[in-house]
Amino acid sequence: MRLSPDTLASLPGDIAVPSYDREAQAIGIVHFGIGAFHRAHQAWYTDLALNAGEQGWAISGVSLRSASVAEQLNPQDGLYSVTARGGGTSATRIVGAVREVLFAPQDPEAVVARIASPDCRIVSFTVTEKGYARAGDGSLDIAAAEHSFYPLLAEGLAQRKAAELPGITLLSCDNLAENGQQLTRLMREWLAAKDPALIDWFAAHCTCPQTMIDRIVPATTEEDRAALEDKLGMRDEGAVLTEAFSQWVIEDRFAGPRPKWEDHGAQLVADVAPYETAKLRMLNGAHSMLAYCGLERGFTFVHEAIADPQLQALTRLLMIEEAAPTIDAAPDQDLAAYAESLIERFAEPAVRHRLAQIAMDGSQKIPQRWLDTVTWHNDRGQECPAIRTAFHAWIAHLADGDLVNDPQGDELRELLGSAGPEAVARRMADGRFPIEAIL
Ligand code: CS2
Repeated sequence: MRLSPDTLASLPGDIAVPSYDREAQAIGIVHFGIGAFHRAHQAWYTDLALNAGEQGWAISGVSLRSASVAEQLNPQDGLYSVTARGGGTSATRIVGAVREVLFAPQDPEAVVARIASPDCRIVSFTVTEKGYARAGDGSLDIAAAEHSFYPLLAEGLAQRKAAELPGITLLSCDNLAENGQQLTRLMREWLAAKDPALIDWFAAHCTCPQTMIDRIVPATTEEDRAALEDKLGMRDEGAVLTEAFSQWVIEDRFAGPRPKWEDHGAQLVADVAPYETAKLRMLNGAHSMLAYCGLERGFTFVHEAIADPQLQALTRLLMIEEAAPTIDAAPDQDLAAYAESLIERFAEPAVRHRLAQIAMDGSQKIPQRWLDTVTWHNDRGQECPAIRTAFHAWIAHLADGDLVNDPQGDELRELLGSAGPEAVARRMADGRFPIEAIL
């Protein structure tokens, strides 16, 4: 038996299911990058809003690079389970917010039509750091952008303009510094190159609020799916497993209507920057450090690495002495308490978060996770020994090669082989960061 609208009634009684009429929901959100993270985070909040009686916020998920999520979810009519684990407990809920998954290379017109539909009010993104197609200096790499969301989004917006429909909100939910501002700038660069006539309309009718998104969502394994099958009494190919914790801080600057996500735990604020900076430099900065230093020491999971006394001390050093002083905290932020809560989250053994997953795409992650912190200290004549250790572990990871999974991996490995670590540091710094501070 497989999870689907027809089998929902056969689930065990302790599994919560959607309480709303799924068929009756218009598609108000188009989401690019419908991986496990979106399904355990934004789609989960949206499902809570639909359960509370809101209307018109079903999600059309779009995959840009692989048909696998479409193959997992479409036969289940978009249904999947979210299992939150931690503190010795585990709770599973069926999320109904996703109505379809489109594989963009196969059906680009369908994606454009969803964006151009009067029902659509929000286009959101979890396309990872590399999905924004930025060149080394941060500008848009037009050739790479051709294969990302830009052409589809621009065409959808052009059709909205032609039909005199309202603009939409573009919501980046990726771990980039100032994700909303970056998306605005990159989209303008795309339009300047491809459709300059749309720039003014885009500026006047669309907004790109800044967001901080946080939930640790390890990639689902075959073992997870099999264990869940025992619990559900049926197969769920789209299952996601996550931690109990979840946070979403959103700049309150929407072009049109939105779900009341704040009724379900999201924080709508005027300025996201202090939360986003703390999250990127402390949580993600420590994560990347644990990934490279942990793999070097033979660990597989985050909870194993953080249990190592030396790595735990290094994590505290990075978060408390190096990252925290660079953050201009909001009045309700206690960074010392935040650091301790992060260590607790990393230590949760039920989450089983693989270091290799975090180690991916280092070239895309390191600038906002480590180098901004290093620059702040360097300007004040101070050092960052934990980040330096982490940087050297990343270099060793590159040199080792076995686990490198990075769009610039081959290039950086070649550079490392021919010109050494300093050349790699210089490439990463790209004139914007002080390399002597990390070598
Ligand atoms: C991780 C993040 O894979 C990674 O690089 O650091 O995915 C992290 O788990 C999330 O940002 C937590 O919100």
